[in-house]
Amino acid sequence: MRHSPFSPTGSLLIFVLVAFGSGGRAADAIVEPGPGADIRVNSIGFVPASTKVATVRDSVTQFRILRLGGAKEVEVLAGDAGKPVETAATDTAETVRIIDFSRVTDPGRYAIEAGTSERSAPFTIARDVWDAPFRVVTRAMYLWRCGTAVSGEWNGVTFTHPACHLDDAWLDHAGGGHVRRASTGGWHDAGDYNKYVVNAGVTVGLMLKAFEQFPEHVRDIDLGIPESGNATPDLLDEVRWELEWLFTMQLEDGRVYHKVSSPDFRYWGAPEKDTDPRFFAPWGTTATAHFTAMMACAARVFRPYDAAFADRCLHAAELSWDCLQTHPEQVEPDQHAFHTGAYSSPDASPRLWAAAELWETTGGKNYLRDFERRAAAIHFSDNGPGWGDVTDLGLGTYLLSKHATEAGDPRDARLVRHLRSDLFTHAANIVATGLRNPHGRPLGDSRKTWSWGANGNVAAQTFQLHVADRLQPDPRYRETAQLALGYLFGRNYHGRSYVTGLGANPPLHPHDRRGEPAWPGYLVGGPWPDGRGWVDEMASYERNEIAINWNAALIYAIAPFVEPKK
Ligand SMILES: [Ca+2]
Repeated sequence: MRHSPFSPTGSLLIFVLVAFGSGGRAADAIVEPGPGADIRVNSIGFVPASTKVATVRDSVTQFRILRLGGAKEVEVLAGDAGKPVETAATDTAETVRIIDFSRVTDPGRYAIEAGTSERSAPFTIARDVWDAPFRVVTRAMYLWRCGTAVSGEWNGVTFTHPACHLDDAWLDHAGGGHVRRASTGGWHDAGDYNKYVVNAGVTVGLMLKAFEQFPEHVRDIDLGIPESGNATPDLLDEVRWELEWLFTMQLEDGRVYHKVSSPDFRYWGAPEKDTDPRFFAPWGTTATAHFTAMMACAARVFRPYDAAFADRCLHAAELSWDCLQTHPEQVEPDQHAFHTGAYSSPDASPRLWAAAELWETTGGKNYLRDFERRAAAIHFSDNGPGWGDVTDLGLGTYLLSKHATEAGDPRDARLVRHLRSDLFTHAANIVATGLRNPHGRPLGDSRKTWSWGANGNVAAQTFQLHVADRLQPDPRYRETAQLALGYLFGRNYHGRSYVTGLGANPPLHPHDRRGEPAWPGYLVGGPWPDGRGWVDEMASYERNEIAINWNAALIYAIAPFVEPKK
């Protein structure tokens, strides 16, 4: 399992919280915060022209920036820390100061020295500083592949396992009797090995948006996956691995099974040794709508690379769209046989997203009418797209539509004005919050911003910023998006990267059934109920689990800062 038990609108979803099955101690109820780190800085680094800030403890009043790597360390900047700032009681409850070293722009390796002895982890200033993190975080999706052997090397360690879960899956609980229907492939969802269509939605959605919005940045990145070197960009190859599994979830009449899952979370160990039987859950309209949206979007993005595959995606999307029209009511899958992730959420937002993607791909007026009817009283979220609410993805597609040209715009002009204005209001709020927060966390510091998987929200809300930036460019949007990355990679209370294998002092004990050493490139859920509340412990699934939806948000968040290739 992964993710916040709260929907983006704040309503509590019915959630199946399960006993931790590894034999470790029960998940932590209370996290006793240790002292915060002295120097908290984005430990990946900065592109040369960006704002460069770090957060230090109150006792630090002066700082020096040292250039590393030569025969002798060189001081390139010395300065005073800013005035003391009190952080909120719902954040980190302390006094900190901000240091600004934006004037340092020469490419190189640096560290911050504060006072006489404390020194930060080293970090890099370079145009391509985000290229390697993008590769590692995206290749992490490949390392999540189910139904095949995977292997990847990082920092001198090879992470590998043989093919797993080759019996997926049984139809017993989906009305098919004890019959196997082929459903191998796809990604493991999170720290567990199950496969959920609903969580695939925002994951595939954000990865396709990363490609569609920033093609010159990500198109030529070699991920070191089996499909590297073929004619298709690796990011799309990786998405296709999930899409191929999703096809197996669709019935002949367009209904889509909700998930493939073991009955519970009991198994803990290597994926290829997992012999618990895995079953289809019955179909539901939420999964069907997510499927429709993903396939409709994929049909458009894959078209230049594989027209036959694009046709397959579009046909699948249209079939499920037709099914949804004959089921305007919410159909909830019966999941009583399962104690794994329920991913119960309303079908309204994926239906809206599906309409947007089908319209964008086909230009069909019926899809546009359906979308505009659904979007009439809708607004963007504060948190960015999440598994339980993909409204933002649909609104983004509509506002950035290629069907709107100088020659004509088929959209409802009033609705476009309303949604643009709503987006700019949200984006301005995210910018203001990121600037105000002492660690640059654009999600802010109030109690409601801390939840299970909040790190994923910090990454996902950059979607709002980049859609706004494309409609009305403003350098503050990109600056704030970089603040979000800075927070996730070390400018936080713990002074640690929250991404395995990357940056300074990253998590070593994520909640991941594959075990340790920690597989690389995974964003952990992060602190809550406040900014201090994180522990690097495997048992802490509420704070230290990994999940495809959070990684996809991070892939999206990093993509625009990858250096464009020639
Ligand atoms: Ca490729």
